[in-house]
Amino acid sequence: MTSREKVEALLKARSSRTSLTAFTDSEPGFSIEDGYAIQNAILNQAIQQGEKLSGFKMGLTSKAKQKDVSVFEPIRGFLLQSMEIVPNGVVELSTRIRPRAEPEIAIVLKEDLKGKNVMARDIVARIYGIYLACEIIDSRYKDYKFKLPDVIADNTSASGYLLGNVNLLPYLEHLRLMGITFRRNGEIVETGAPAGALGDPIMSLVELVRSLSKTDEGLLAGQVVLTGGLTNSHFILPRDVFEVECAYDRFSFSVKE
Ligand code: 0L1
Ligand code: MG
Repeated sequence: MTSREKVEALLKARSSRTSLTAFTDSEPGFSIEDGYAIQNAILNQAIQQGEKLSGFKMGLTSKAKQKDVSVFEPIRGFLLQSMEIVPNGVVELSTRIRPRAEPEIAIVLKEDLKGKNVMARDIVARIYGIYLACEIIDSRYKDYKFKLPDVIADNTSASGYLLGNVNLLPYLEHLRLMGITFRRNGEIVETGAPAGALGDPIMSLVELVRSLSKTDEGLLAGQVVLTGGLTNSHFILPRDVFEVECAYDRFSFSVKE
C-alpha cells in the first residue's frame, strides 16, 4: 500500500466506522517515521478542509495504558478544534467505531515554546492553565490491535476531548499527587493521579516539545496539550454517564448512540 492509500484507508475507516488491520501485519518494514508522515498527511488534509489545529496530545504515557496495548513508548498526536466537546456535554457514538475514555491533565501555555533542550522549568514559567480533562480515543484498527508505527499513523487513536473549567495552576505544587476519580454511572471505575503521566504531566510536555523540535516545530501559546491518560481507558456505551473529578473540579459527559 502506498502512503496515500494508507491515509485514505484510515480516513475511510473513520467515516465508514469499519476498522482496519494494522499496516505492520502485512508490511513489517512500516516504520515510526512512516507513521508520523501519515499522521502529518492526515493533519494537512484536515487543515486544507477548513479544520483548525487546537493542540497536541501525548499518548501511552502511563504504565497501565502501555501494558493494555502492548506498546511501551510514549507517542504524540494532534488535536483539532472540532474534537473538543464541552464539559458536561454529549459524546456521540454514531461517528465513532469503539470509543474509550481516559482521564487526563491538559496544559495550555501563555507563550510559544520550542527547542530540543527544553526543561521542565521552561514549561513551568510559561503555563497559562492546567485543566482536568478526559480524552475520547477510538482506534481505527480492529480490536485496538496495532504496533507503534500503526498507532502513530492513526493519530494515536485521537477522537475527542473535554476540558474542565477550573484553572488548576494555583495548585501546581500538588498536581502530581492530586487524586483523580473516574466514575461510570456513579461507580468508580478508576482512581489515579497526574503522576501517572510519565511521573509528572510537565515532563510529558517536555517530551512533546522536544519531539516537535525534531521537525523544527513547537508549541504555540493557547494550544491545548493532553498530557496522557492517567489510568487505563474504558469503553463507553450508550446512555453511560462518566464523571472525572479532582479536589478542585469535576465534570461529566453522557454518551449517546
Ligand atoms: O491517548 C492515548 O494514550 C492513546 C494512545 C493509543 C493507544 C490506544 O488506542 O489505546
Ligand atoms: Mg490519551
